[in-house]
This record gives sequence, structure tokens and C-alpha cells, in this order.
Amino acid sequence: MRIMSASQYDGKRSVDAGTREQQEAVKAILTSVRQQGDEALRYYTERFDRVLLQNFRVSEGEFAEASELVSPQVKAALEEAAENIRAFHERQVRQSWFTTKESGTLLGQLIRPLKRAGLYVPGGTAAYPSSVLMNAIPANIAGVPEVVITTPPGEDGKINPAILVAAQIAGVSEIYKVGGAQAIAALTYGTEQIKAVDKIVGPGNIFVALAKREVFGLVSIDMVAGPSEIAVIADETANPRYVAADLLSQAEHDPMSAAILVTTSHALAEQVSQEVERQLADLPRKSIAEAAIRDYGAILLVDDLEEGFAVINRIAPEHLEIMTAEPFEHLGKVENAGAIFLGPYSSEPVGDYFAGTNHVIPTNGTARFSSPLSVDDFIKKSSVVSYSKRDLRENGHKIVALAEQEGLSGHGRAILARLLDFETEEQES
Ligand code: HSO
Ligand code: ZN
Repeated sequence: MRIMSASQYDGKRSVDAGTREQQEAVKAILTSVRQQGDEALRYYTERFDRVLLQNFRVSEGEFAEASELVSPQVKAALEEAAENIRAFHERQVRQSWFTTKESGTLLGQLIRPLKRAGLYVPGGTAAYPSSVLMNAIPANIAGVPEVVITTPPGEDGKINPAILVAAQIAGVSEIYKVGGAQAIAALTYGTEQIKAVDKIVGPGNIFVALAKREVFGLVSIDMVAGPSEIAVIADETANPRYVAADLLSQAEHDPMSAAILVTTSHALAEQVSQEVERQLADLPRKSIAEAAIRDYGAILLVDDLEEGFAVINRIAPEHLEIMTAEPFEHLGKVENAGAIFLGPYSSEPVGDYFAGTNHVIPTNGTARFSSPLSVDDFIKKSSVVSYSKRDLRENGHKIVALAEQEGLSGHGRAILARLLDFETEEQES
């Protein structure tokens, strides 16, 4: 792994905007699903997934069959992970609130869940049951009554059994065998078999990402997540084997995954660099991880941890591990990071699978302004106003003045209609 001074690192990464052809293809798919519904879904599913389906919805029988195919250990681990994710996300639930003033006015904020959320689950080797839990559980806890999944079928018309098991554990029973941009179209516009949703969440390939960007505004979307990333900040006390293994854990996601070590210790830098090579040798996803480390990996040397955290804050990593003698002492220095892991036992995969925190986290520097997926993503707020007569009598003329300034006399008149009545009442009494 290349070792350099932090000042030499520019760390620019581009977001894949797709080629012209890909963008055009996505637009064509969206239009035909909007116009032809299930007929278009059938056409694209046959073309891209090589299977002709009459019914897209996964049947009860298929759920039962899937359950037989997943090992009891994996099922139990998924159940326990789900419990942890529930417990963590329950703490995020917001309450509606109301405040009253002496004048009799009441103001408040009403929290309501979205009615229907659609979760996209990628197919093939990127079909992660853990992601089903991470997306569906916050929606459940927010109180979303209808959570549905779309996912591409295999050529045999079936879905990865572990996905179905995870869905069951997360309480999702409405699953459709549709993938790609056509799935995003179905969730946005609705078809005969698939009802439109209010929000689409979940990762996907470039076609899914482009489609989500295209329909944004008609429906809400979560974020357009890029490849996973990890940054580790460490001093001489860190274990190089742990650091190297954690860097590789995210590098194996994607050839464009970034894995960065920021350290004050030259000795650690050398050791981690060697460890990465050693551990890469027999990693099953070696070719992916190797490309990621080569193109987006770096070990950055800094003079002290102050400088180290300044570098981290500039990178704004999706995942940050703090492996120093006293990790908690530095938590206050972190301004930009999606998820923060403290100490030698908080290896990043602990968060990917089990601790309970969400693994859908802003990538590519977007932790500067956004947050991990949470219950907040599945609620909306309504403002509530109950204005008192006393307040309107006292403040009405200020509102009229503001309306007149904007040239909106109709607004002013709505207020004046009341103020005039107040005057008449006063004269009568
Ligand atoms: N590290 C990925 C999530 C994931 N890892 C799923 C394993 N499975 C993005 O945070
Ligand atoms: Zn991961």
C-alpha cells in the first residue's frame, strides 16, 4: 500500500454519472413502464433477467421453501442482528410536540409515518440480507404500514433465499421479482401488480442509481450511495493486523472502494502496508480488494493527531475507526464521519452486521452534510397552528404590512376580514 505524507494526498473521487447511453436507456425504461405497466416489466425482466414471469409477487410457498434453504445459524444470527437494529433505532423515534402560549395560541409539529416505502435489493452477489434488515427495520419502527421489496429474479425465476428469510424477519411480506430501472419505475408510477410508493430506498447498480435520480421529486429517495469506504486513524499502539484486516474489509466491496490509514507512526505505516499485502494473498475477493487498495488506498503520515483529524474531517469518510491509546479523548475532534468506531474491538463489520447501528451511511464525502439511514427517513412532519383571537388582534396589522410589502393584497385581506370584525365587535360592546 502506498505510504505518503498527508499533504500529498488529494483524495478526489468522482461519482459515476453513467454514460450517455446508460442515461438514455434508463429514460426509455421509465417511460415504457409508466405507459405500459406490467407488460413493460415482463418485457424487461425477460430481456435482462432472462425469465418470463406472469406474477411478480413472491408467494407464501416460496417463502416457506426459502426458509428450508437457509442454515439455522444464519437465521439465528439474522434474528439477533434484527433485535439489535430494532433496539438502536427505537431510540430515534420522535414525538409530536405542541406548545401553548399564554395568549392562547398553540403551535406544534405532528409526526406521521410515510404510508408506503419501497426497498430495492440488488441481485446476484450484491444481494445482502443484512441490508434488508438495515432498510426495512427503521421503516417499521417509524410506523410505515406498507413496506415492499423489489429485487431481480434469477434465471430460474427465484430469489436468493437469504433475502426472503431476512425480509420475513424484518416483517416484509410483499416482495416483487423485478430489478433494475424497471423496478424503480414500477415503484414510482405503479403498475397493475405493484402499487406506487412514497419513498424508494436501497442500493443498486448504475441503472438503479440513475433511475432513482431521475424519479426524485415524484417520490422521495434515500441517497445515491457510492462504493463503501473506510478510514482508520491510528497511533503507534494500534495492532497492524487489525488495521490491515479492517481496511481490507471495505476494500473487498468494490474496486472503487477507498481504504485509508492516517497515522502518526512510521513503524505502523510500514507494518500495515506489509500486512495488507500478506492478507490480500488468500482473500477470496482478492482481485476486487487489490484494485481498490491500488487505486483508492493510501497510508497518510501526519505529525500529530490534530493534523490527523483535520485530514479525516476533510475526507469525511463513511466509516471511521479510531485506534489510538485513548480513542474517546478524540471523539470531540470528529466533525465529518458517517459512523465512528472506537477502540480495537469495534471492527467495522461489527457495524455492518450486528451492533445495531445502520450500515446505510453517506459515502464520497457526503458525511459533510448527511447522516446514516434512520427512522427519520421514514417520517414526515406537519406544522400545526391554532392562533388565538388575542394574538390575531394584536399581530394582524403586522401580517398585513408584510403582505402589502410583497404586493399580496389577498393575503392582507384575509387578515383584515377578521380585524374588521374585531373592530365591529368592540364598537358594539
Ligand atoms: N459496508 C457496507 C454494508 C455491508 N457490508 C453489507 C457487508 N454487507 C456499506 O456500509
Ligand atoms: Zn461492508
